[in-house]
Amino acid sequence: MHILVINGPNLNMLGIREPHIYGSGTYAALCEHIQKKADALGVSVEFFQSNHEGDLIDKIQETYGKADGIIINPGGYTHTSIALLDALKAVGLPTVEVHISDVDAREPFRQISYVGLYAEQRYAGFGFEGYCMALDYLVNREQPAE
Ligand code: DHK
Repeated sequence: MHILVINGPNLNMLGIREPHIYGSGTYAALCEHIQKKADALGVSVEFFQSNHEGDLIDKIQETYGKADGIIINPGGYTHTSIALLDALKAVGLPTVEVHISDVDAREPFRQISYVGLYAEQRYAGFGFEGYCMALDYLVNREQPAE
């Protein structure tokens, strides 16, 4: 099983940006944390981070036929990007939306998620652990009947 883990804008600033909201761990530490979980599950993971909407869309499109699932934290694009939603729908892979913070307990504009209109599952407010929960979900989800 091969899973693409996508992080959107400003997640490269983890450890520096608003640590009271996003914690003190860096993006590199996040990837290490997910990698350990993936190794324990025997799953291969690929990491991609970009601050650019088009690059995120290109990466999702490239995944077509090459991965078994997507874990995505679209950062601020969660709340604005119909184009990211369309890319995920086009590729049609099982997708889990993750947010480090509890977006539902924050500003009202963070409670809108376009990607969430496609994602099968969402984990928000569990810090780095949310990505591991997403991996567990993708590994254990029921396969659709043939
Ligand atoms: C990360 C961001 O960059 C914000 O724009 C989202 C999300 C929340 C997170 O909690 O991981 O609103």
